Amino acid sequence: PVAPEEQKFCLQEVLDTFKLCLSENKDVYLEHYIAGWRGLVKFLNSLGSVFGFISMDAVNKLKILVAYLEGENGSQYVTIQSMLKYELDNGLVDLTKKASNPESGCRTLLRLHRALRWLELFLERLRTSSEDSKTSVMCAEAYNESLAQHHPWVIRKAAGMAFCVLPGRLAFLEVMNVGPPEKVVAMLGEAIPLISEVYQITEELYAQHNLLELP
Ligand code: 1PZ
Repeated sequence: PVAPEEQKFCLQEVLDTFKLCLSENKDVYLEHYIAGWRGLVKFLNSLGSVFGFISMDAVNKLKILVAYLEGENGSQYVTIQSMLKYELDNGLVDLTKKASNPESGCRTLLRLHRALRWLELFLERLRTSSEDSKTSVMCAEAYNESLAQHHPWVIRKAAGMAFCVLPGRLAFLEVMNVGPPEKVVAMLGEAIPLISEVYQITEELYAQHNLLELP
């Protein structure tokens, strides 16, 4: 069994891992990207079992990436940049429709990358929200502006139902384990630009290689 302190989510920890993500020349380390995501999954799980179908998909995708990173060609997967180059150079990416490489690192990471945009939009709303703001509304707005565009109707429907049972703003801020609301808001102000930078760098990289619509 996992020790409780290992399961407890803490925003500081996520902030720290996203700080480690960028190398000096702005490459994104896959190891820390995955670690950041693990923290987010922990957070999602602490919100209740309704979110299980969401965290399960994220966990599956993290597992795929970890397998590459720890596999025999792991040295090619150190950064997102090197992963892209390696998989493209070796014809390991299904570019237009699913075929022999339905679970490439590139397409798998793209799903998480899109979700990171949702996170950025949602956290920014949370940071600037007033006491009577509804998390379900902030969450749905952020989702509609980002991830929803990539999801079929049934997933959008299920996500919409999950948003309705999100805890209220104060409870939500408490789960972040930072302290009083003002402190959480301050830490969000630190975390969001980091997440945003990692997102932007990945987005530009995928755009340059025309990979934003990978099946
Ligand atoms: C705090 C509330 C959490 C709300 C999270 C908002 C996102 C809702 C997403 C619903 C996803 C449902 C499950 C599966 C979706 C997959 O079909 C897609 C596409 O993958 P493919 O089918 O092509 O392999 N998966 C995704 O889009 C990745 C979704 C990851 C969601 C991670 C949420 C992170 C939450 C962090 C919490 C702070």
